[in-house]
Amino acid sequence: MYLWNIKIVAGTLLLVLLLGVLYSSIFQSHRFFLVFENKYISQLHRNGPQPDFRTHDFHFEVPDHLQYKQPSILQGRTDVVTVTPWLAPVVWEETFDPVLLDSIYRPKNMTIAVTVFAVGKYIMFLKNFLETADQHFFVGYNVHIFVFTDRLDDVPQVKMAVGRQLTVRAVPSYSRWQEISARRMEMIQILIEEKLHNSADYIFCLDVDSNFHNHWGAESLGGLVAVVHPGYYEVDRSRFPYERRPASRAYIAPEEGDFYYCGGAFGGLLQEVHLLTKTCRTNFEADAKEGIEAAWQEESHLNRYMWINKPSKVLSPEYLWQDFKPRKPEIHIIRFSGVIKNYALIRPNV
Ligand code: UD2
Repeated sequence: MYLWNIKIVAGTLLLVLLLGVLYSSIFQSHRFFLVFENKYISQLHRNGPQPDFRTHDFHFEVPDHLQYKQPSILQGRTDVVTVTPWLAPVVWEETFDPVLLDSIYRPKNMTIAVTVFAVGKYIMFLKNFLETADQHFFVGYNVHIFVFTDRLDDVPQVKMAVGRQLTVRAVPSYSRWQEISARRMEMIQILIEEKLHNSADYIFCLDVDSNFHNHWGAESLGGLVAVVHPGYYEVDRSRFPYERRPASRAYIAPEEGDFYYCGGAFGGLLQEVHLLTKTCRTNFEADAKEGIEAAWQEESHLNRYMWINKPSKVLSPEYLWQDFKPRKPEIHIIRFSGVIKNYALIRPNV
């Protein structure tokens, strides 16, 4: 009996010891995991504290019995490519169902921010931009448009639908158009940090000298969103107007690059666009200190950024056409397009 008791005590002790070893090994590996995560986060944010962005759910719930056309994986557009080699969708007309997308995204009650700069004489384009945005851009969603201008008194009164608002921000007027265009990155970065990070979900940064002509909606939402430039989608990459001087931080070699993206339309989740604008601004300023201005200013830096940080959604040239270009057969619809303008008359310098 005495021997039996000793065996029970020894067995219990052994079990406790084993449980202790098991617990401490789980606890330790968990701690290691946390330390690793913290280290990773602090490495990512080494250039200063990051704003506290909204979190997002990517759960696609639709109402039961929603009626829409049966999807197919055999039939669809055959005249264009609808996915990149890194498996990001390329959005063309007839590749999505707007009714289905709205039934997923509208109930999320998101806010889409827009930035548009109208500095100097470019204020003349603002009225049409705003009026056509009201008719075609994210109709039925919360849209908050931020107009940056040096001509506060000339901002037109435009009637906007319920759920849409406009805020005007004063900006300095630079004497060179290149500076006006490029400085947008800095101002968008600051806007996100100061105001938007916790009050909007997605942001699109658009050129003012453009009008909306057709639907632009939830199909364009994505982490990082770029638009393929209408002037270069049929061109070999060695002929893209990337920055070609290795001394610039926007440099891309002739045998590199995916697409040539527009500086006039890009967007995505706030945290993604924050990182993009911050990086492009930093690189633009570092170049300037060394006396270099990239071939197409912030557009060159944006293209460099997108080469390394692939967009998760690519919008076809339907999303930024140019009025002077005849429409091509693959362009079934033009959603947004740059107006014809006389550069000599509207820019502060030539
Ligand atoms: C291209 C890009 C543009 C920008 C530029 C390079 C497209 C369609 N456009 O257009 O986004 O990357 O190359 O710098 O991809 N602005 C003013 N006042 C001025 C000058 C410019 O407000 O005096 C603003 C305005 O919002 C305008 C934008 O900057 O839409 C771009 O300037 P742009 O339209 O003159 O540039 P552009 O046509 O060379």
